[in-house]
Amino acid sequence: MSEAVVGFREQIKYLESRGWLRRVKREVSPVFEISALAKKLENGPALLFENVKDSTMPLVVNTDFSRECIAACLGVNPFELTEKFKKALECPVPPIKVSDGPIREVIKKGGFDLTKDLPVPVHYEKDAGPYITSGLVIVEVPQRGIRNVSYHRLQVAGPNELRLLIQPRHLYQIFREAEAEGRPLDVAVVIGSDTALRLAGATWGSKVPLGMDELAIAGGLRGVPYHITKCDSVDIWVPSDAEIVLEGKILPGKREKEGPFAEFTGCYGETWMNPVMEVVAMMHRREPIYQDLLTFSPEHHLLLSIPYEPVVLETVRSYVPGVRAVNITPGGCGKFHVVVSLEKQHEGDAKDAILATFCSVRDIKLVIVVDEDINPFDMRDVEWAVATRFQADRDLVIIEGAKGNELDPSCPELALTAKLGLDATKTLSRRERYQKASIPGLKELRVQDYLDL
Ligand SMILES: Cc1cc2nc3c(=O)[nH]c(=O)nc-3n(C[C@H](O)[C@H](O)[C@H](O)COP(=O)(O)O)c2cc1C
Ligand SMILES: [Mn+2]
Repeated sequence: MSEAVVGFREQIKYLESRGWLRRVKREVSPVFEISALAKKLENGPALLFENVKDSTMPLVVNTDFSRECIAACLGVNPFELTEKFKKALECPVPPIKVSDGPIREVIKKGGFDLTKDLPVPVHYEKDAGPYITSGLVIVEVPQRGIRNVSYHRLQVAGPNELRLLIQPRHLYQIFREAEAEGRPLDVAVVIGSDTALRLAGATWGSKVPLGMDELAIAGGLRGVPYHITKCDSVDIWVPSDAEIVLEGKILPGKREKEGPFAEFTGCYGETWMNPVMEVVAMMHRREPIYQDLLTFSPEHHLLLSIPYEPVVLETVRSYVPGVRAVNITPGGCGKFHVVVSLEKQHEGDAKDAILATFCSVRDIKLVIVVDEDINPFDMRDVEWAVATRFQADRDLVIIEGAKGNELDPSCPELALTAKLGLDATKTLSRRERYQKASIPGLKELRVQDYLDL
């Protein structure tokens, strides 16, 4: 295991040194042009746009474009990722408070204009306008002296106004408590963070209760504590080497139209009446780099799936021994579809694994269980298992009318979904019937001994 990459700027250097980041020197428009190139190259490399029209800030996108790249930035190989995440949850590394840092190099308490000062792209055709997509929202967890970190889509609605979607998780709970007391909620939006913080910001579920400092989870992931410094105008502590921080308050009792916006599903999330953040100050480093994220891209789906995988794995394993790995697939929008790799010990294990998977994270609506000789990350192999080991009358599980995700357009009613399980494992009593055909000497054979390559 090697060392994790520590810090956003170090990550840019690291990606570039591996050929995983390319610079775009020609001028690009933030309206659709950045998102179109990011889409074309969504499987990598990451892109650093040096010349964004009407802006002095460079913009980087696709920094977490593949599982391999994310794993490398955390100093492990892709198969060690889930284990790495579990360890970070078990052994978080709390942040260290410092009085200063590069983030304080430029502080603006007024006279800023979010619609002009940041190169915020418009990503998809029907998006309501420019959206900050890689902003990590940090709030203090009341009475605990620790921080909650989460991603939220942030519509730039005016010079000092952001509108945000807050689905019912921790930030929602904290905001609603403040709102019930008529209190504005202090928040900071951090733009420009390394992979560990980005993954920690997307972490939730039964293994991450409110009361765990998500900056400490990020510290555990990279093995080096974050240095945090106090914001200028609100009582929130942020990474001292962040690129840009927007400080402000989510206002109680106020809702404005937010959306539509292309979501992780690849469809538009609707226009809803959503909370409003008033931005009161902005800090940034000298020559800051703006970080963007294209929704419905591998980067987006991996940030959703990787933090869920340890939660699913632990839960399913606690019901069914023999679970080896889980893959929350990119094709399932990084949320909805799971492949479970199982070393089956009893007939019936796979059906139990399906039920346990549904219990682990409520968004999941399709589970495919495969044997240990199938690579759960290779969807061709998974489909082959379905083709040769699955019979619909025997191996199919359907659960009607369960809770789904608010953004799934196929739900007949908001967030009401059917759930589907496929047991694509071998019938134990007929194991030999399913043997994979093999060719002796295949593994050792070197093609270059036969052909000029
Ligand atoms: C790129 C990205 C964008 C997201 N956008 C939103 C969003 O707009 N609203 C929301 O409620 N959750 C969004 N999420 C999910 C939450 O950030 C995530 O579930 C987080 O862990 C919630 O944390 P919390 O429970 O600590 O509040 C997004 C996640 C990612 C990776
Ligand atoms: Mn949380």
